[in-house]
Amino acid sequence: MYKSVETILVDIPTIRPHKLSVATMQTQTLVLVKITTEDGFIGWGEATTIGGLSYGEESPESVKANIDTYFAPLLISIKNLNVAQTLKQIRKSINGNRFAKCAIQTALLDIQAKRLGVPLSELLGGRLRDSLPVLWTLASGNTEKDIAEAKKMIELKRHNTFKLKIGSNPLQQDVDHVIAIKQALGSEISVRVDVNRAWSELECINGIQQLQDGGIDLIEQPCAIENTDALARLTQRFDVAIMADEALTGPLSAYRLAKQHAADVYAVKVEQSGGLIEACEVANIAKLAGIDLYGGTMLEGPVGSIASAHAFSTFENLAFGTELFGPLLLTEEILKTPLRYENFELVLPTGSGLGIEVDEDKIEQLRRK
Ligand code: MUC
Ligand code: MG
Repeated sequence: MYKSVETILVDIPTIRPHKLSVATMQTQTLVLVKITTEDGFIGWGEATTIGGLSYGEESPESVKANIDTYFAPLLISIKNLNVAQTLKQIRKSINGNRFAKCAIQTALLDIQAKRLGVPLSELLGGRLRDSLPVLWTLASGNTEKDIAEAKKMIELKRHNTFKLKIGSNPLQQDVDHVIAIKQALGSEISVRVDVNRAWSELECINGIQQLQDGGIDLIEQPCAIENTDALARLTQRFDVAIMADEALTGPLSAYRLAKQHAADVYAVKVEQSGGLIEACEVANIAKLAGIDLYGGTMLEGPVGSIASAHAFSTFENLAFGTELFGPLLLTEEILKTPLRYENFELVLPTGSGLGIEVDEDKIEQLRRK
């Protein structure tokens, strides 16, 4: 069965500071998981978070410690269980730890898909598209720099939809910054905001009204994670689409938010969901509740981003596209062949498993010593 489970921390500087309301990132830490089977298959998975513990409940260091201490011995002790039974055993033995569970599940599904000789997406119901639209996040913190960056992306045919990270400055300053960018880019270009839960409900009412009037078409997680009542009230109050991001922590939260109709759109993230299978469950709950979908990111590197792409490629409705640009924010490449971004989309590989080849020499150079 499973011979070894290795976790590797890789710190990679970002191409520029990436400023969110909760942290400013200068580097991203990838937790890469490599699982090897007795019969010679290798599966890869990845976990990331944003700004240590400032975004979620797991840090790269906690993911590594918990995988090394609890997941790895459990997997190595398992004999004669299929993947579904193995995942059930993990759920039974380990509470929480969604990011770590996602990395492990990704590697197990990578192995299974390679064993069967099919792309990983085929284990999740099958891909409905071969590429996914990808937006770009403008987060330099400077209006003029952001406008220049957006124009360059449009010219390069890399991205034509932009998300702005706001919430760290006084509200009016942030709103003016967003409207100035929207006006500079024009009505054809979709501009969205992610407040990363920085506003009170009163601030939301003030800010969202102005953003709606200014032609912004999506407002992501404007208020506190636990304040889903406020999120529901804002969804009812405004015409502009309101999206749940941090409030979504897997299928149960998706079900609860759907019952309240607390959002128009869900940002589905494989790590926040606790795995690729659970991300598909979140998408199914949204479909049944008439909630639109967006493919979110925890700013994963190429392994986690392509794993997300396999899951998102199975979604029937992806009305708001995806933000799988994480690898483009990094200064180092860890795949032998980089992911293909062209014509504003990320192309899904056709090979078996994740369909990527990890450059292990490069990882050896970059790994945290
Ligand atoms: C988030 O909250 O959506 C996604 C894109 C980005 O720039 O930050 C992440 C996290
Ligand atoms: Mg967000």
